[in-house]
Amino acid sequence: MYSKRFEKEAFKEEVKNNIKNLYRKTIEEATGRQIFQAVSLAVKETIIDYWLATQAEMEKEDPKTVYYMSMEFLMGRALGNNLINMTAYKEVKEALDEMGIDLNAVEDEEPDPALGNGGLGRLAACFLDSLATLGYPAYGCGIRYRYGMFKQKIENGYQVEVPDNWLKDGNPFEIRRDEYAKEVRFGGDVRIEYDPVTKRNNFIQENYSSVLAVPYDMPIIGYGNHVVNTLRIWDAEAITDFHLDAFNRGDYRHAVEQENLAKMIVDVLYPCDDHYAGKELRLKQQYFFISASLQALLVRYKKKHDDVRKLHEKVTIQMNDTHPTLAVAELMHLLIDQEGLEWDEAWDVTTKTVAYTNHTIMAEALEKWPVDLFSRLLPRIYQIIQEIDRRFIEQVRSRYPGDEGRVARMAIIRDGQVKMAHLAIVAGYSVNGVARLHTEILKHEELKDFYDMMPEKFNNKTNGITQRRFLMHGNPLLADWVTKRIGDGWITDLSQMSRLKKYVDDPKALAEFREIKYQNKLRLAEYIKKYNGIEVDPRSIFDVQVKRLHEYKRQFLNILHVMYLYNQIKDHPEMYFYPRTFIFGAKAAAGYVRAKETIKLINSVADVINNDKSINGKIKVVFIEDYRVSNAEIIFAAADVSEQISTASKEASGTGNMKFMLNGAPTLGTMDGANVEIVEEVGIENAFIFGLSSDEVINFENNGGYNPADIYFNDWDIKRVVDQLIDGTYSNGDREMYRDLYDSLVNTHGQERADRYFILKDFRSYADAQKRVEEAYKDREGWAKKALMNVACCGKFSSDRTIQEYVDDIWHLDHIKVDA
Ligand code: CJB
Repeated sequence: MYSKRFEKEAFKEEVKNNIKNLYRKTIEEATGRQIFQAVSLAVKETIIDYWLATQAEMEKEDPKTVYYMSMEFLMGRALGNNLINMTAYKEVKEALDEMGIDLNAVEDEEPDPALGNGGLGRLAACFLDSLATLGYPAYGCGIRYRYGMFKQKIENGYQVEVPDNWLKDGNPFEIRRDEYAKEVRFGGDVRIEYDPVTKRNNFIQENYSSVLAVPYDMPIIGYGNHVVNTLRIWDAEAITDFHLDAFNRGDYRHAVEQENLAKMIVDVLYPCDDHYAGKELRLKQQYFFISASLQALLVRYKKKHDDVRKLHEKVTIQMNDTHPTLAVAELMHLLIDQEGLEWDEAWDVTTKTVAYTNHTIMAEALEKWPVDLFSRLLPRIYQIIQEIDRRFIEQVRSRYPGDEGRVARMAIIRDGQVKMAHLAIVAGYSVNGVARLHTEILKHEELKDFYDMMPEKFNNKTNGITQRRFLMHGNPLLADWVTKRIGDGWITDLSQMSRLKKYVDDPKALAEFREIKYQNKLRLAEYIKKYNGIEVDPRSIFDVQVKRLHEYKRQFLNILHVMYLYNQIKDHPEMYFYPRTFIFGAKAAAGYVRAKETIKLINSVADVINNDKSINGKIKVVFIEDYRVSNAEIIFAAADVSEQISTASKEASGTGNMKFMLNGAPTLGTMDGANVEIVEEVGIENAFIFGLSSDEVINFENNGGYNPADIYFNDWDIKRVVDQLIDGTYSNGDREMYRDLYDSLVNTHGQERADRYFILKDFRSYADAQKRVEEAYKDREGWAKKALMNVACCGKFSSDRTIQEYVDDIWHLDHIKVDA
């Protein structure tokens, strides 16, 4: 264990020296940020030894390795998590205490690296944690965006996006690896040249622009096992020799273009989640990191192996959604044009190496690139995709003669567009969804044609989350209590949580458990007071919905229900009502108008309700600014109710739902995504389920038959709430402010159906479920039992389980062992 080798005095000395050498200061003079840097560098010292040891082991054993390709890694802060996984958290805390430094405050100085939007990016981060913890060799490959997810400010109730310069003071954990830099080429033309010796055509890209991809490596530490994997994120620079040359040739414009390309390419993460914007720069980003990662991967492989035809024996590439699908064509390009393989040989290797994970069925998220843009930017890659498509269509035709409709539906290139999901499925040796229901919908609805033709590729891998960050780090009180009760095996084997079931009937254990939740609610209440200036009652029900703002996630339903409750309390002040704090946290993509209107609505409702003395604080509404990994940990720990209320069939899995469960908050949700499996584990009596089923939703979508006007005109409570959107109640008399939200419920807009997400349809059943929550919460011990059952039954939702399934069914990796 690291902790055994941890020497307190040496560590303290190191921190002091770092401050002296870096800043010419004493501890007393140093700023918080400087102390954070000094502590992190001291921690990195130890990490490096294990990082080297892991690399040496990989060099020696040559294990099969996964390259997890992702446009997003939503890592969150590293210091605390690294200390936890080094099993040195408590010792370092003690050492710093002795120096008069508070570790929590030091952790708060770390920028929260947000190189991801939401679920997909955070899943990638949890997967890296689990891979290292389980001792599997892995590289995460991504982009070192200068600006990650924006910081959210709320001004006058509106979201304002502020750039997050997370690298301003440097990132103490990263290491720049100039020696692995690679050139990435864009544009130009492809000249075909016949080589009489090899009797092959050579494809030569000319007149291109290029950038230099420079990798930065970050350590990914396994829990207590000394394994340190690598997250490799690529920065872009202008190729200096090249542009000097261009300057000399007088080609000034080209040189400047290349300089600009390098600056632009890694500048910013696209803030669209579950939505494809079709921007050329995004395609450049995708090719940039894929090409660099694959070039580096091949160099590494060839150090030990001389036959690239066997690449798949040592390497597997997982494509996190379609964003990295260019890996298919780039690998073909490198194998054919650089390594000299024949098409069939290259295809054989590629289709045994790449695998694809689908994360959504939302049509607007499907990546389709216009052919003209694509072929201009990536001429050789486009040729390769054309050839893949030509051969694939031949196969479809021979399998389904005469079925041209099917050919049209399945083609990779069609109607002037390149369909990335089709390319990923055709080339991938595995296609997986992220929860059982989602995978079934892929097989039988969205990807039915592909499933019919190649059922063997399809499989499910229900998502998971890491208990190291979301319980050990985020909720130390509960983590310690669990360890006291069942030992610490749960840290690397979450299924052991089931041993907590026996405490469900133990009043003393339940009382302790309840007290921990209360302490965590106090912590969140302080946070809310500090950052929102709102007093909330920690004895009220903390009812929480935190996630990206998206129509299908239905924050709108939640706030409409709050408006409905408020009407009820105003109408019947004498009515029994258990005090509730409705807590929201959500970022909206900068260009997503309706999502931003919803944020404004939540804040407006909060203003009206929180300032209405007549309701005696029975309802409070809080919108937490800048929801991100670091405050998420505090929020999950304090939640009583986990709102997972997406329109059934739309949320592929969800992972927030699992984090709430781990922290003892029962789910109030629809039968969507992984909620279905959560209910299966915890029992329906320990959750609050409502709403249309996914079959019902899909049936309405396909066959019609739902008219929200029927509800609007027949349910007076609902009509009243909906009308309040346009009667000025929440907009100081402005009847237009929420007109678009109102219209979205009751009026058809062009192609868009009214109430596309079935908010009015599910409203009553949601309100009933909320009533059941209130009833259940009144029984304090009964509630604690439900909450504890959620903790006890969360074992399945560890990303350790998910990763083990990927390894067993898809990747077939070798283990590594690193001795201390
Ligand atoms: N997801 O976060 C994203 N971004 C996308 O572009 C598409 C999907 C989410 O991925 C998560 C991880 O698999 C899922 O849990 C979530 O349901 C899905 O919306």
